[in-house]
Amino acid sequence: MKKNLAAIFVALVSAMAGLPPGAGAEGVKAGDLVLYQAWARASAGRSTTGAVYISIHNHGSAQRLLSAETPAADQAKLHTHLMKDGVLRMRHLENIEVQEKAMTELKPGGFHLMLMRLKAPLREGETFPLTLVFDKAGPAAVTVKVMKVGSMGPKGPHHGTGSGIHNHDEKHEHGTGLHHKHRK
Ligand SMILES: [Cu+2]
Repeated sequence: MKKNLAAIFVALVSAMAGLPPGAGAEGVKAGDLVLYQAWARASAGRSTTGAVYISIHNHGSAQRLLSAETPAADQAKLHTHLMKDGVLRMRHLENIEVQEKAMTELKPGGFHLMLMRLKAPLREGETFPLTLVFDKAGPAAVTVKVMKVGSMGPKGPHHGTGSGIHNHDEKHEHGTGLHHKHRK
């Protein structure tokens, strides 16, 4: 019996050690920042671009996300979406402001990291490493989880409850995920 418990304990520890950083609710710490739930959409068709989304909690003063890189693509660019003449357009950004003591969300319809020239199509269920570089927190390595084509992310309305850290806000969602707001 004792032996069994020890075996279970070892199994649990190795299961926990096997969790990729960023996948758990505890997030990845970098200076004053905690990075949660990095994810990307699976590639549709022959698309060679991808988008990565992530939640950045800042417990300190304002800083900036300067750049990102990943072995999964030639380049990762900082982008945002802007409504112009009723059309949603993407725009390249020099940096993304990470506001003081707040959460900055990269999510569909807003800020995102655009992956240019993917080395291989992103497949649902896979993960890949990504490094974010902040002016104060420095570089932070996270693991990006690939979700299905058209996914709205781990805390989106199509994934039910219990999958994210912001479930307290679930009741405020309006169905598309685009209007999801988080106030802490
Ligand atoms: Cu983009």
